[in-house]
Amino acid sequence: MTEMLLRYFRTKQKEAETEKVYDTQCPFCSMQCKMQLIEQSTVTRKKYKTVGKNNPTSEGRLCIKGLNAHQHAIHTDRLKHPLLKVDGEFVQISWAEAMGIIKEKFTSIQSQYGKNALSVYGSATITNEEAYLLGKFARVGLETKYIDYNGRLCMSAAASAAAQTFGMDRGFTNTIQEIPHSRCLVLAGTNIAECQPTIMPYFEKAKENGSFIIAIDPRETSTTKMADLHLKVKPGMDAALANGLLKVIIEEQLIDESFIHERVNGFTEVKEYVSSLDLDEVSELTGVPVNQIKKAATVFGREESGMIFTARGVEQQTDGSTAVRNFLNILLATGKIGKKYSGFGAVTGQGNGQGAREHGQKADQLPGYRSIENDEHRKYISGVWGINEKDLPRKGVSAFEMIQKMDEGEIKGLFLMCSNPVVSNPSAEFVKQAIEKLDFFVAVDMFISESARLADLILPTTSYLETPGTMTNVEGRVTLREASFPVRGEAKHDWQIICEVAEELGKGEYFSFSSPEEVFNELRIATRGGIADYSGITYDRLRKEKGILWPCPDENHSGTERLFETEFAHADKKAAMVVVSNTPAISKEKPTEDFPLYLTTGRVMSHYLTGVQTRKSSTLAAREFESYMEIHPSTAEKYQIKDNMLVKIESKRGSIVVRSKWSQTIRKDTVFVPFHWADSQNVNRLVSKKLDPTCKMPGFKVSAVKISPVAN
Ligand SMILES: Nc1nc2c(c(=O)[nH]1)N[C@H]1C(S)=C(S)[C@@H](COP(=O)(O)OP(=O)(O)OC[C@H]3O[C@@H](n4cnc5c(=O)[nH]c(N)nc54)[C@H](O)[C@@H]3O)O[C@H]1N2
Ligand SMILES: Nc1nc2c(c(=O)[nH]1)N[C@H]1C(S)=C(S)[C@@H](COP(=O)(O)OP(=O)(O)OC[C@H]3O[C@@H](n4cnc5c(=O)[nH]c(N)nc54)[C@H](O)[C@@H]3O)O[C@H]1N2
Ligand code: SF4
Ligand SMILES: [Mo]
Repeated sequence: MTEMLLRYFRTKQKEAETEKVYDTQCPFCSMQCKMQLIEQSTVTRKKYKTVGKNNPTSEGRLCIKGLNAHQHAIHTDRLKHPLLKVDGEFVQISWAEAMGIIKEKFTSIQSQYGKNALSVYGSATITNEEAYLLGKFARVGLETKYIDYNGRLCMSAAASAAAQTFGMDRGFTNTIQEIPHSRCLVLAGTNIAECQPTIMPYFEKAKENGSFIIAIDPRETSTTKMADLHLKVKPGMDAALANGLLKVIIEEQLIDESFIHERVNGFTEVKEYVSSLDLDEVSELTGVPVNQIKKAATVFGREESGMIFTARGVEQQTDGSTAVRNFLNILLATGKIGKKYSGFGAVTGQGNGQGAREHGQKADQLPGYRSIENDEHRKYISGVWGINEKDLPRKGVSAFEMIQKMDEGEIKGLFLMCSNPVVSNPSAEFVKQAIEKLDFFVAVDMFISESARLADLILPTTSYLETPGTMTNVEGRVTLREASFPVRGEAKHDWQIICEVAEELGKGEYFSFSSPEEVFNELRIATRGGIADYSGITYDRLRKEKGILWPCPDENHSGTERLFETEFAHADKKAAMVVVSNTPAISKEKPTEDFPLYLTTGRVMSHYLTGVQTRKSSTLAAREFESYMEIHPSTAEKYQIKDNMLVKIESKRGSIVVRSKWSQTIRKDTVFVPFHWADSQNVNRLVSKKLDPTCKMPGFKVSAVKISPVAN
C-alpha cells in the first residue's frame, strides 16, 4: 500500500472514532419491532443508522419506516423548550413559567365552569405507564370525567366487538407463530403488507404450507396480491358480505355443532336471519359475485383450521362494531376459535394500540380493562389510588364527542398528549373551529403539529429513542422498550410532564414517581384481578423473557398464549353470537347523482398517520411527497381526469385537491385517498361526523364524493 493510501485509511479510522449503540423499539406500528440506533461520531459529525434486533414477533426484521425513524427523531425541528403563544407567535419560556400558566388557567377555568370544563385527549403511541398515568391524571389530577384518546378512531370497533362476543378484548387470540400453520386465513380490510410489513413472512410461510388466503378489500393492494381469492367488496358492505358467508356455511352444513352447543349462545337467531336472506341480493349489495361468496365460505368452512383478521377497512365504519361481530359469528359457527391454529386477530394499529386501550384512557374505563361505572371496580381503583370512591368521576364521552363539546362550549380547556386531532378526526374543518373556541389549550408534542399550532402552550416531549417504558404489541405481548438516547434541550418525558403538572395543581402526592418502572409497579397493582391483568409482569421478567402475553396474574405465570381454549370470558363462559342486519342502524352514505362515487381512505407504506413524523424524514418523504387519489382509468375518463393530474374532491362537508393516480385494480365506483397529509390535502375535510352508536368510531372508510379536474 502506498504511503498516501495508508494515510487515507488512518485518517478514516480516526474519523470513525466512537460508536454507540442504543436499544429501542420502532415508534410506529403495532409490530413494535425491536431495533438499535447506531451512532458513529467523528470529531466533525455524527452519523446514524438503524438496524433490527431479534425478538419473538418481528424476528429482527424492520420495514422502511423503522429503518428511517431516527430521521425525524434527530430532526432539527424537534422542540427543545416550552413555547407560549403571544400575539399569534410562539415564544420560548421556561418550564417554571409554563407550569405557572397551566396552574392559573386550569384553576380559573374549573372555578368558573366546574371540574368537567377541562378535558384530556391521549394516545396509543405513548407507553403503558404513560397511558395509565394520563387516565389517573384526568380523574385524580384534574377530577374531570372528560378523557378519551386517539384509539377511539382506531381500535374501538374491534375492541367493542371482541368484548361483546368473547367477554374480553385482546387483539390476537393466538400467538403470531400459529399463523403459518393455519389452513385458511381471511384478511378483511387489512393491508398488512404496507401497515405491518414485518408480519408478512408469517403469511408467506402459511402460503408455502398450502394455506388458502382470502382477502376482502375494495382495492388491490400488496396484501390482496398474496391472496388466493380477493373479494372486492363495495366500501362499507362487510357486514352484509359476512352474512352471505354465514348463509353458505350454515346451509352447506360446514358448522361445528358440538362447539356451538357447548360454547355459544345466539346461534339459532343468526341461522334464522341468514336463511331469510337471498344470496343474489347479498351479491348485489356487496358487489361480490355469488360464486366468490360460495367459494370463500366453503373453503373456510371445510378446512380444519382457520383464522380471521380484521382491520380498519371493516372497523372504521358507522357499523364497524357489528361488522366485526359478524366475522366473529363465522368463527363461532365453524368452531374456529380457542383452538390451535384457529382464532381471531384484530390487527392493532398504533405501537401501543393494545396496551393504551387497557389502562384507563378510555372515557368509560379504569386500569386493567375495568369499568368506571362498576361499583366494585371503582372501589378497587380508588383504593389503589388512595382517593375516596365518591370523588372518582363517572364516564365521559368519546374523542369526537369531546370535540363536539368544545364546539358547544361545555369543554373550555384541553390537555392534548401525542395526537393530531385536527388532521385525524372526521370533518376536519369543524374540528379546527371547535378547538379554536377553547379558552386554554396545552399540547404535548415533539413537533409543532397542525394541532399544536392552535395551542396556547406547547410542552416539548421526548421520543421513542429517549423514553423507556412498556408497549403491548399486536399479539398482546407486553414488551419493554429500552431507551437511553440523551434528551436534547429541555424536553421531558410524557410521564414526567404528567407528574409535574399534577404536582403544580397540588396533587403531587398521587404522582410521586421517579421512573417508568415505579409507575409500572403501580399499574401492576391496579390491573391485578382485572381482565388485562399485568400483575405478574416485571421489568426484570420482560428483559429475560423477551415479552409476556397478558393475562399474567402472578410472577410464576408464564403468560397466556392462546385465549378461550376452555371457556370464554363472559359470566356463563359462553361466547355470544348476534344477528347483524344487512341494514345497519345508522345508514351509510351512498353515491347519488350529486356525489356519484365512494371515497375510502387509508394508508401508504412510507407514511405514518397524520404524517407529522414521517413527513419530517427525508427518505420517507421522498418516496411519497404528496397525497393522491387512486381511481380506475375508465372512471377517470368519465370525469375528464388524466393520470397524474390535480383533482378537486368534494363531499357535503368540504373539498380537497390532490393528484390523480390511475389504477386498473380499484373498484370503478370507488376512489381512495390516504390520510397522511394536512390542510388542503387533508382527506378528513370530506368525512362526516356520524359515529358508530356502540363504539363511537367515525365512518372514515365511506363517504360519497364528486370529483373534477382542476384547471390550471
Ligand atoms: N405504513 C403505515 N402503517 C401503519 C399506519 C400508517 O399510518 N402507515 N398506521 C398504523 C395504524 S394506527 C393502524 S390503525 C393500522 C391500519 O392498518 P389497516 O387497517 O390495514 O390500514 P388502512 O389502509 O387504513 O385500511 C386497510 C384496507 O382497508 C381497505 N378498505 C377500505 N374500505 C374498506 C371497506 O369498506 N371494506 C373492506 N373490507 N376494506 C376496506 C383499504 O383499501 C385498505 O387497503 O396501520 C398501522 N400501520
Ligand atoms: N380519514 C382517515 N382518518 C383517520 C384514519 C383513517 O384510516 N382514515 N385512521 C385513524 C387512526 S386508525 C388513527 S390511530 C388516528 C391517529 O391520529 P393521530 O393520533 O392524530 O395521529 P399521529 O399522527 O400519530 O399524531 C401523533 C402526534 O403526536 C406526536 N408524538 C409522537 N410521539 C409522541 C410521544 O411519544 N409523545 C407525545 N406527547 N407526542 C408524540 C407526533 O409528533 C404527532 O403530532 O387517525 C385516524 N384518522
Ligand atoms: S413500522 Fe411497524 S413493521 Fe415497520 S419497523 Fe416499525 S414496527 Fe416494524
Ligand atoms: Mo390506528
